[in-house]
Amino acid sequence: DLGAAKKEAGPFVPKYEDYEKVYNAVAKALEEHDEYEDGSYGPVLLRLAWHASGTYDAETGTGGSNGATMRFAPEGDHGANAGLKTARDFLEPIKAQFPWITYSDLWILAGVAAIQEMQGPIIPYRPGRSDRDMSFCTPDGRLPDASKEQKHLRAIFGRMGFNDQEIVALSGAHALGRCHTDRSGYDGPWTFSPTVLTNDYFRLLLDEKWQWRKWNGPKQYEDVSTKTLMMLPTDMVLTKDKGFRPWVEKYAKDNDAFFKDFSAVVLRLFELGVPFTVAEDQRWTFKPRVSST
Ligand code: ZEM
Repeated sequence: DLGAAKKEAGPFVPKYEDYEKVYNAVAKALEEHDEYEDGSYGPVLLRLAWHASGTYDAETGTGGSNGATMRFAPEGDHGANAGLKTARDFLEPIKAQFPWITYSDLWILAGVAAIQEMQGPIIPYRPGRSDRDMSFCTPDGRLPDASKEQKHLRAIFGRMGFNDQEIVALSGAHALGRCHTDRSGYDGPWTFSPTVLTNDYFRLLLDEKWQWRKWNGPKQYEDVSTKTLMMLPTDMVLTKDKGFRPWVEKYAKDNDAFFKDFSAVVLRLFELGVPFTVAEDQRWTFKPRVSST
């Protein structure tokens, strides 16, 4: 009697192999949908995972990737989240294929896949996030404002529990993707290879000459030699502040050090505020679909 057998098997409890299938589905979709700008949804998927996590407030324990509350109007409509519907919609067919995974675990797993498939370091992962209703939406203003300076960066990232070194390592994500005038108002990519993770962001910050761009948009920098790259005011602050600059110099010189520190800090970011039942030494790693060599 199949019905009885099924009953005895109990509720479906997903295992490593099940999450691996989801990882592989995200990686495959990234590869297949190369029609998107610069050839990859990777950057915008990483931004979704970051904005889901970066609302964390250590003092109250609110926000963070547990909940996926950006699905709802108050938080989804925050100015900082403009354009992230693109990433959420990209993941809908995968959610439909694997309905057992929560949105909040899926968004973070997609962030892991985006980093790894863009040839970045391995990011260990554990599931355990549950979806919560709109009453858990965080207030506006928890994510960084690109027009501001070091005091703001330290206040925002300090609230999540990050120090100067971690702020700089995290900022290396701006090797990837670009700014959009119809999302943030800013315009252009930071590097010449916006779909491959490297330490180029740090190298360009130090090696290029930067000047204010003359245009009608928000204040941003352009590189003097090609005028095709950009830096936000908050990016440039990393080269000017005494606490930040040594880390920019270190990561510009040493891609391995950047990858090691980036992996460690992204892992922490992605786990902020999550009540895991899986222990820290039980995290999983997934094999990239692309090879980095
Ligand atoms: Zn970003 N980021 N970010 N960031 N970010 C943008 C794009 C991307 C800041 C910021 O204001 C902006 C981190 C930190 C900080 C990514 C990842 C991470 C954009 C452009 C802005 C304005 C949005 C647009 O117009 O589409 C500020 C002020 C930060 C403080 C340090 C951290 C941390 C990140 C991940 C770990 C990524 C991947 C993008 C590119 C998105 C895309 O669509 O191409």
